[in-house]
Amino acid sequence: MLFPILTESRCVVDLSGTWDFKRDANGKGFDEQWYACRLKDAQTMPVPAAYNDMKEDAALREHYGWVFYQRTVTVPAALKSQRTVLRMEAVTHKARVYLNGVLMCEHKGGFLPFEVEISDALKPGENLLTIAVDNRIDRTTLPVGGDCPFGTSEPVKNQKQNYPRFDFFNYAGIIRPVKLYTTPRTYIRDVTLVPQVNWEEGQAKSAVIEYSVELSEPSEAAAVEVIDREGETVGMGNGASGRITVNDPHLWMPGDGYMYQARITAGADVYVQPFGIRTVRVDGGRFLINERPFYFKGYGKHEDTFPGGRGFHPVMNAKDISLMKWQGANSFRTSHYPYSEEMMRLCDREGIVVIDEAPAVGISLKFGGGISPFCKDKVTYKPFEDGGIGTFEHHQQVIRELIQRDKNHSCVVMWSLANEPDSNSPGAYEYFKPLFDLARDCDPQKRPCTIVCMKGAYWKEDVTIRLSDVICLNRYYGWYDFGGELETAKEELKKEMDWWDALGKPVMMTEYGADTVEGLRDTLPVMFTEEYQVAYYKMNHEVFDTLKNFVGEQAWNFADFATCQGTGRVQGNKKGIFTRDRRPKMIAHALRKRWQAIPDFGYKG
Ligand code: GCB
Repeated sequence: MLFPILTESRCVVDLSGTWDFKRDANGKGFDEQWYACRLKDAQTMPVPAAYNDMKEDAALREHYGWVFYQRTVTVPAALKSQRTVLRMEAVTHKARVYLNGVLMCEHKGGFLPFEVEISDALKPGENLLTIAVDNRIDRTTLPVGGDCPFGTSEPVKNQKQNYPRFDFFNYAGIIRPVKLYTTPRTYIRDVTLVPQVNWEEGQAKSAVIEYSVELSEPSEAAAVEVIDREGETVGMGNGASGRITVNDPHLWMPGDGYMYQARITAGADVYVQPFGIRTVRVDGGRFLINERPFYFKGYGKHEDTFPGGRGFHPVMNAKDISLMKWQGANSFRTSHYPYSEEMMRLCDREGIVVIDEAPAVGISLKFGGGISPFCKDKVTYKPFEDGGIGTFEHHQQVIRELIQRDKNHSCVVMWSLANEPDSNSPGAYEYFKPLFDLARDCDPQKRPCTIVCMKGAYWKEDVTIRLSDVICLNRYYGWYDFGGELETAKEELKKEMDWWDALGKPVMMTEYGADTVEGLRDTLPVMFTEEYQVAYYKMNHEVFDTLKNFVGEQAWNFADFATCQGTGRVQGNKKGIFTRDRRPKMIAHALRKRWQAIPDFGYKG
């Protein structure tokens, strides 16, 4: 699905702003047809933003069910001659969209865009747009929700509640922009670009861009012009698919986000797709970008700010990338869901390397209920059988939608199909193998694929060993394991990492970290102090630097973030290198020193 842009044939109207809003406290909104006329007793609500922290109202923060957003939309008469589309970039987690009281579309999945043509439904003059939003999560949604409070296995009866099976606050609402855009009646539906590079003695002599353009009228003639950053045309292609040669290409590199533009013309329609020229592949234990061994330095992140929660925040996105560069980082993972399209476009331009993650977190009944150390005997633990996890079909859908959305981004170098699923229990291979096949099939650039795996008792049986191109590990030796005992933690970490290192695949740490309350200081490094966080990372790095096939370190987390309440969370998860409002903790300076000394390429030879 193309990102909506202005061109000489297309118009975009951003419907961001203050909408009417009503919480459906008693679940009567649909019966009473709230979507059919103006909402009674509505509050105001900003769009885009998560609604949870926008009012001083505990019932709204913890709301579990539907809410209704509404606004009027009046379009200039001139637009009526065009095909008109309503596009929602992300509605968390389920949406029903009504125009003038008529259901236009529904969508499941809170972090990927969807759209609907409304040319015929749109009236001259004022139209009433209503978007109903459901934040409920269960064993069939991604991310996965539960019927048990965190850390327990017993469903709570007669009390539906927000029980995420994941460690971030279940922010909800219209979290990214809603846009109305137009195209001519026959139009460009999609564009796929696959750059290949011809190397000569390590230099890029030329590149071939394989392209294909999908048109609403396949008979329409199409042409593609490749334009460099200076505005010069450097290649041309005729027809809906073909190959365009670019001589002496300027490659897209970490830290040098050089982007070309593919300007596509088909009949009356024009669309411009930015793209970079770079290659990615795994070779033995190395991760190659442009044929050079890359070392990931960075973080797992969240889209999380105050008070908009997971709401689109372009200003903070820009600041975050500046902080990454200040720190000598070159990459991050979009833990634990796809981030906004604007952020992906920014990473392209800024040369930030991204591991792009599907919203598949919580595919484990071990985490947050279902099984706990206190009730093993009571539970038959078969996560992938009936009564277990029912996410498979939705998982296929989000992989398709994610790769479709992000396939042309140069910043994306790997797909993460899930975070910490139950990847070492019976049925895991049967669940994940078809998903890896699907992702590999969907991606025209054939990027590496992975699942990010947690430390289970049986990690040696983890399916990631057979399926992932890069072994991505979340390990908390020195925090959840051997917290406060850094020497023992170091020995245990080393033991495990040596085992992974010997497999011969690239291995990286996608999460490691320690909760640290800003300003909590001590002469000795005790847990939760800034000193402990520094000592914790130092210990981990001493181990990482002994490993051969180790291709990167991504700290958990870039910044402190909101979670649901629990004894292990001090007004949220405090493992940030930065605070939630992006002030550096002591560790930020220590990491900066380390990462500035580690080159992007060739660190491990
Ligand atoms: C993990 C999860 C992440 C949590 C983190 C933690 O393994 O992947 O979502 O926030 O641990 O801090 O516990």
